[in-house]
Amino acid sequence: MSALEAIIFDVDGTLADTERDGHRIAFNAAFADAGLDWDWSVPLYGELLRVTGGKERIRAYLAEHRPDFVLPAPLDDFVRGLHQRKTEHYTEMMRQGAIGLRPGVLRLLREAFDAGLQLAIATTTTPENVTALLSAVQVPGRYPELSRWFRVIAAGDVVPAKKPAPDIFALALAELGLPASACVAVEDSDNGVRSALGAGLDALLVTVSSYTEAQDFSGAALVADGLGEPGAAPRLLAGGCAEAVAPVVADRGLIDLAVLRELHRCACAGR
Ligand code: XBP
Ligand code: MG
Repeated sequence: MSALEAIIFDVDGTLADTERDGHRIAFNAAFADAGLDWDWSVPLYGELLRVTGGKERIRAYLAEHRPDFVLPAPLDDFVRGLHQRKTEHYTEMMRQGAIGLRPGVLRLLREAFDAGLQLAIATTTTPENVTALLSAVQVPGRYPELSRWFRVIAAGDVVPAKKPAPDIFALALAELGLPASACVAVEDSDNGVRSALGAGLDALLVTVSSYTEAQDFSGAALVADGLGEPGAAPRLLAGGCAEAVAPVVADRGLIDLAVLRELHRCACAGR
């Protein structure tokens, strides 16, 4: 069995709960800037999230909700312009610290970084969004800026197909130069789970987020409601390795590197 060498993180919903109060707000602001009366409410955005990728989401909305909309420019240009404005709004919000990391994320990242594990990102979102989110995090102590902790940041349009296709996780693995069996992946959504499993990442932890709680995470090694923090243990919800890791989680009181090592051992046994 391979040793654990890297952790590959999804971003939206996993590192930070960015969809409802970050991306959604930025889309609506871009629509208003363009003089459009579109308003993506919290429930509507939840439905639209089944389509990964902001540009793809705008196209799906047009097709399903605005079939009579007369395009002011060729579709590609129109969507690209709207999405670019959305990215400007989103990165500005992140720079101002609108949304922080989820509880336990910085703790786990620091533990993994200090232990010499490789860190990577595999996300559908635009690369600038990742940098803006990570750059706004102040890490106490003598550490480089958070975005520089990640040896690989695989993000956005760099692959032919977005999640649930496995391409972005496959790219992260290729850039790490590691087999899937040497990694743990952390996700929050059903599309992300299918993507990671498709790339062979069996040691898959799901930390459900506000929009994804009710989704199907079949095939994940562990599903929890978060990483937990000292004094606030996570709830384990499901997963093929939930039984194996439960005693370690109970002992540690949260999900830390010891738990991920056990998860990796359980999920990759025999590989
Ligand atoms: C989530 C996504 C992204 C974001 C919006 O990515 O599907 O499309 O919602 O970002 P992940 P963009 O969970 O893989 O991090 O508008 O830049 O696409
Ligand atoms: Mg996600």
